[in-house]
Amino acid sequence: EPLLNGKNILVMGVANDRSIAWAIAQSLAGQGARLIFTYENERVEERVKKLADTIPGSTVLPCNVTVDEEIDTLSALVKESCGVLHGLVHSIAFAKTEELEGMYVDTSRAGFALAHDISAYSLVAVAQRMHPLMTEGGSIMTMTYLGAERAMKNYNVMGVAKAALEASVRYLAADLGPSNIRVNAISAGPIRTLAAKGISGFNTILKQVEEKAPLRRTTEQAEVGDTAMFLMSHLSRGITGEVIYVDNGYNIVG
Ligand code: 0WD
Repeated sequence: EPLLNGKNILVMGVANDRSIAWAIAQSLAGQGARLIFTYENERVEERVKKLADTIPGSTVLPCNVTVDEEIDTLSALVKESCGVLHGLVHSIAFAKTEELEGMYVDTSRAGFALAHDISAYSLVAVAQRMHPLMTEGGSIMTMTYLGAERAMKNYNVMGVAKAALEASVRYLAADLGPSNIRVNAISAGPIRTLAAKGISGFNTILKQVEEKAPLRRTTEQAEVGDTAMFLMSHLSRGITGEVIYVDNGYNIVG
């Protein structure tokens, strides 16, 4: 029997067919999950709806995570459409491109706040409103990067926001564990997506991974998708508060 039969999972962060969230959706759908997608704004609405159309039984709803009222509305609509929620995939981040080059020391107050709001606080804001729908237990996951632990060239304020996100994963796991809700992060190796376009010197990073990672190749979206599927399934029932690397081993040598 498919691992996610009868599970309702909210997938946040599909922007296009290269998005990590889209690969995660493919892996979840492959195991019988019923998916609810959210999109940030009208700019991506049609694209997300077109993609969702290829997954029978899925739903599409708007949600800009910087607006509390939009998350309130989302949780009401999710409750109305499926009653019980089993999983939440958070695959959202943002920083201004000018903060993703040059020196971290030059980060502006507004740029710091915005990166943290969208990339770290949004997980808390969404978990806050979705955990009451996880009445049968649940699994929440987010996406992080090695730049949370190491000072990596150009990643700058996003690295600091990812550090906050990873700490948030631990605090949320501690809070929600008694309700049988698990919270984890996947730390993915660099993948060429829309978000990656904003990081200068990205090609050099990919080349370094090919040369140094134990598996001598860069990370593919589908590798992250399959690990996300594991985290959403009962196979990972003993894992919470963790950061799992899907990076072809780069973090152990880089
Ligand atoms: O190398 C990579 N691509 C890695 C990405 C390595 C390790 C981690 N990650 C993380 C990212 O930091 C992010 O948290 O994975 C997550 C997904 O990123 P992605 O799939 O690489 O990038 P993308 O396809 O651009 O999806 C991120 C999306 C946004 O896309 P754009 O590029 O249009 O900003 O996050 C969404 C949006 O769809 N997003 C928002 N959603 C709701 N409300 C908001 C917002 N305010 N802001 C951004």
